[in-house]
Amino acid sequence: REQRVAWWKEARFGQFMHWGAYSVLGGGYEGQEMTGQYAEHIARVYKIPKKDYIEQAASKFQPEQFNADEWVLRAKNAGMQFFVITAKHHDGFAIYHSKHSDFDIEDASKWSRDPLKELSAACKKHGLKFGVYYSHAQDWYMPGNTQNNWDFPGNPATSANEKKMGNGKWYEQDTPEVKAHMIKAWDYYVNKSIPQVIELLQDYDVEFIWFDTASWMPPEYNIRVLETVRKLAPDTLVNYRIQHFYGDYEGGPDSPIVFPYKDNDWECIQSTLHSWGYNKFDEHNRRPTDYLLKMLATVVSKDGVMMINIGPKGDGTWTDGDITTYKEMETWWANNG
Ligand code: FUL
Repeated sequence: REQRVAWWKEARFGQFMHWGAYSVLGGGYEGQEMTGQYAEHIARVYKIPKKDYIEQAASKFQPEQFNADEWVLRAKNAGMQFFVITAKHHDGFAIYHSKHSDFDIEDASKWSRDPLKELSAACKKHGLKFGVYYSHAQDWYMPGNTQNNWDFPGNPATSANEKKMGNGKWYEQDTPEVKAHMIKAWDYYVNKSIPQVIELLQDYDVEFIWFDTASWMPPEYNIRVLETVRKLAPDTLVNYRIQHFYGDYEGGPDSPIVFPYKDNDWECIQSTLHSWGYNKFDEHNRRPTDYLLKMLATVVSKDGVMMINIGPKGDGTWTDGDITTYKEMETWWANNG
C-alpha cells in the first residue's frame, strides 16, 4: 500500500472527469431540465429506455472536437499531476473500445477513435499519471442491476422501497425474487464488470482505478473485483469506494465542505458545478476559483489529496465556465506556484 500511494501523495492534486453518452444530453431530456441534479444520472432519473438512450445519447457521442493533448495540458497547467476519467459510469456506456460489451463508443456510437487510449498516451507524453473511474457496482441497463429494473421491489431508487428497507440492503431480503436477482447481478460481475476491469488494466496503462457506489451490491461481489485488480496489477492504486473499508485510502462524500479525515491517507473530490457530468442547467452552481484553491490548500495542509472534476460536452469541447476556471487556476499557479 505504501508503494501504491506514494506517487499519489506526492502529486496531491489531480483532474477528475465525467464524460460519456450522458454528456450529449447535458441534463436535458424531452423538455425536462436537471437543474441542480447529477446530469450523469439522467438515464435513471427519467427512466430512459435503452433504445431511446442509444438513439438520443450514445449514438450521438461522436466527439469530433476532442483533443487529448489539449485536455491533459489544461489540467497540467492548472497544477494537476494526474488524470482520472470515467471509462464507464453507471449508465454502462464505455467511452473506449471494449471487447466485452457493444454498449461502447465503438459499437453504439460507431466511432473509430478511442478517447481513452488517446488520453492515456497524452498523459504519458506530458508526465501525468493516468487513471480511470469505473462503475463496478451499478450498470443500469444490465439485467442484474436494481436501478434499471425500475419495478424491482428492492430497488432503492424508489422512496417507498427505501423506507421499507431502512438501513438494510436489497440483497439482504430473503425472498426467491431477490435470490434470482442476485444471480443476475453476479452474472453482470462475471461477464462485464470484471472483464472490463481486466481489459482496462491490460490495455490502457491504468495506474489508478477509482471505483464507485459499492453499497449497491453485496460486499463479496465487490471484493472479487478488488482481488482481480490486486492479482493482475498489484501496483495499481484503488480508491475507497470499491467496498467500504477496503481500498488504499479513505475518502468522504461527493464535494464535501468539511474534512474529518486527518489520520490516514485521504482524498477530497470536488466538482466545479454540483453536477459531475456536463449539465447545461447547472452553471449557476459554479464554485468560484478562489473557493476551489482555498479548499486545495486546506486539503493539502491536512495531508490529503484533492481532485477537481469537470464534465466536458459530448462534442469534446469544455464549457466556457470550465475554461475560465482553468485559466484562473493557471494564473494563480503562475503567480504563486
Ligand atoms: C457518485 C456518483 O453517483 C456520481 O454520479 C459521481 O460519479 C460521484 C463522483 O460519485 O456517487
